[in-house]
Parts: sequence; C-alpha cells; structure tokens
Amino acid sequence: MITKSAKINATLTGNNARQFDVNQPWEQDNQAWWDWYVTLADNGAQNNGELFEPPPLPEIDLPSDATISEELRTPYGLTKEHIGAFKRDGFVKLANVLTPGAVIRLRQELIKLLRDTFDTPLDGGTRDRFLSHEMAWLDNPLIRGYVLSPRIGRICADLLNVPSVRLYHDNILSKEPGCGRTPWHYDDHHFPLQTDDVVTVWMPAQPIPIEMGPLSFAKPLGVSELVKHIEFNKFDTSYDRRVTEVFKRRNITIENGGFEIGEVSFHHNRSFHTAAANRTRRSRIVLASTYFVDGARILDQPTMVSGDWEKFIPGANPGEVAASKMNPICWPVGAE
Ligand SMILES: O=C(O)CCC(=O)C(=O)O
Ligand SMILES: [Fe+2]
Repeated sequence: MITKSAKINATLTGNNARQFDVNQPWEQDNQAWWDWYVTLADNGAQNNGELFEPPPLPEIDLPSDATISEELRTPYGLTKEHIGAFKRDGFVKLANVLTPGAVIRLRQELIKLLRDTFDTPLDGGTRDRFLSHEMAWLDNPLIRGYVLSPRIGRICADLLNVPSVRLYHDNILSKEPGCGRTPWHYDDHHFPLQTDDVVTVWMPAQPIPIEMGPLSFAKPLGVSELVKHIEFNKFDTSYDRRVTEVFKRRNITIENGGFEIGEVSFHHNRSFHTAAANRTRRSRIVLASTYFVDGARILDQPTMVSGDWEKFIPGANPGEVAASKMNPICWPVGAE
C-alpha cells in the first residue's frame, strides 16, 4: 500500500535541499500524495485520451447487509497450492472471495463515501485522478464488515503462515477514467513494522478488465533484488522506467490479467507491483486493506513512514508492539 505514510517530501516547487531528501515528512494530505505519486509513472504512448465503455455491471438483487456479513464470516477454501503460490510469487489472485452481490453492494457504498469525501460524482464526474480515502472502517459499519472480515483475516493468516493477524489500515482507492499508470514499487518501505509478515488485500469493487488497470505483479517474489540498485527519483519517471527496463531485459513474468467479479488479490510487502492506466469510462474502485502478524513491533526509528504511522497505530512508541485499538485482531475471531 502506498500512503502518505511514505513520508516523502514531494513539494515540486522551490529549490531548497529538502526537496531532494526522501526522508523528509510529507506535509500535505494523502490525496496530494497520490496526485504527486502518479506523476512518477512512465505512461509512454499509452495515454492517447481515448476512453472505452466497459461491459455493463451485472444487474442483480443486492443481498442484505446481514447476508453480506454472514458471507464475510464464512471460511474460504484456501488450498496448499494457493499458499505455495503466495510464498513463491509474493502474491495470489483468488476467485470468488466475494459473491457478485457483495461486490456490487461494496461499490455502491464506496461510491457514496468517495462522493461525499471528494464532492464529485464517480464514473466520469472527475478524470485523470487517483482518489484515496482511509480508515472508513471506523465510521461505516458495512465497510467495517469487509475490513475486519474473518474470511479475509483467515486467508491472510494462512498465506503468511502465522496464527494471528491485525489490521494496519484500510484504503479506498479509485483510479478515475483517464488516470495513468501506478508506478512500479513494493510496499515494504511504507510500513513502519519490524516484520515481513505483512499482506495487502486488494479487493476490487467491480470486475477489472485489462483496459481498466488491474493490479499487476512481477514474479517470483525475489525479483525485488534485481531492481534494488535503482535509485528512487521523486521528480521524474526514471525510477518506474528503469524498473520496467530491468524486468524486460531479464524476461521477468508479469501477471497483468484482469479481475473477474469477486476475485481478490493478496500481495506480500516485498512483491513488486504496478497497475496500468484506467482507459475506461468507469472508476476503478478498490478496497485495499493491509494486515500484519500479531506481535510485530514498530521500527525503532521509523523514518519514511513515521508521518502516518501514528495515525494508524495511535498512542504507540517506536520499538513497541503494534497493537493499538486501531489495529484489531482480524483472525482468529475473539482473540482479544
Ligand atoms: O491501486 C493501485 O493502483 C495501487 C495499489 C497498491 O499499490 C497497493 O494496494 O499496494
Ligand atoms: Fe502497493
């Protein structure tokens, strides 16, 4: 997950030395962070302005909130193959994690939240932007059901092969029509935790055909080693371009297929990922939530992340166990 907790000072004007120091705090809001971050993506010839009409969303009778809640408590049939794929590749895409009704109901609610937060209609009301809204689970009972879902929590614990996971935070992400690529990155730098047992659940709120910009992953997990020498540049697209070049040169496999309705991906904090532009007229809306192993400690010296870790783990100090009231245990149920 990329959030302003990346704590990168991205002020693009002025010329003092702080601009070049990625350890400086991010001084604007999370939305400004995304507005800047997507400017670091190399869009090459992809952005010719033409937008496509995606297939219509299914017209179905929506389930009640109680039915959705039941669904989100029901265990998923995770297999040894899924767990093996996650370990090897750093991600796994699972079909039918949600029923179509639960997806469309989620979309309805996320649209309402985004519309109220950004004062704009979705699905064409705004163009070219990447909208982001965090911590909706605190105030919205329906979203809380998805974020704290035992079905999801158990998948995360089983993929990480740990007994128990806590929430780091949720994040509603909407890539609006015309918005370009998400730059190549992995999430590790953005979490202030002394553990690699961290997984982000990227839960689409509609099917995502290739033209809409599905999350795409380089595999296997170790490919981050191939690009670790590339220096991050916060002013241009060179980092993103150079990662693409290395992956091409080394014939790295990129899983960049679409997401069927109800399909959800789970990625490790060292999985390298990107997303294509949204070339459709529909907002690409996703609920992305991050979970970590219970017992993990906060880094002794959070640097690039320290801005927002206090928002996501309030009241805790560096070096302490991350277990604030904002980080409930999502699996097993009733462990607190
Ligand atoms: O939604 C995107 O395009 C990027 C999301 C992402 O990087 C993440 O969830 O870790
Ligand atoms: Fe990410």
